[in-house]
Amino acid sequence: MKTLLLVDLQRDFLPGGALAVPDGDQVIPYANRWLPQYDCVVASKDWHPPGHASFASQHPGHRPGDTIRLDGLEQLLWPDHCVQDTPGAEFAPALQTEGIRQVFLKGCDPRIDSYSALFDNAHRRATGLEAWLRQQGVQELDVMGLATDYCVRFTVLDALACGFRVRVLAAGCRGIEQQPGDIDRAWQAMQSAGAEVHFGPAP
Ligand code: VGL
Ligand code: ZN
Repeated sequence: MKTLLLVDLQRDFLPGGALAVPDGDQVIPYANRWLPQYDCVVASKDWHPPGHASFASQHPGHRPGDTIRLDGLEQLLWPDHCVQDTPGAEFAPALQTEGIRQVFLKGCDPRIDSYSALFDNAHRRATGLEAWLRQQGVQELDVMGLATDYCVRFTVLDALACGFRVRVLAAGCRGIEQQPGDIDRAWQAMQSAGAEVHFGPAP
């Protein structure tokens, strides 16, 4: 079953949003064009409770971009973003969402971040995506979305570790590049872990 995973195509990651990914809006037309070509389309949403521990606003004296230790894990701090049931957490307005079969929420635990759409950053809790895909008999997954160097990267690495064959649709991804080279390193990490990167205009 040809399956597409849309990672975090939410308002806050678009230009003008709280955690804007440069040119993030440019991937939406690709999603709309590709969606009908798949038997199964699923999506993840970054879905933080208010006051999530990954928000710099919760750590007096810190600013977005600072790194702290949070319950033993390194945590990069972000502006408040994708707060549950707020407009910023909604899907990109231009995204054709009717074809999305199932949405998986991540980052819901107030104390731990979740870049991956499968597990939180400490691999303590699953989002249900892996189990759902297995139940559907899915073995191969195409992935696109935001951001290349965070949620796409960690989603792809987890999916590979779970044994799925993963193809990343590069035209449908944009990165944050918090540090110069982050996006390049993300592509390298995904490829060396076994992901196939598809650079063409269509899957
Ligand atoms: C993301 C940073 C914080 C992402 C989510 O979707 O890539 N990045 N939360
Ligand atoms: Zn987040």
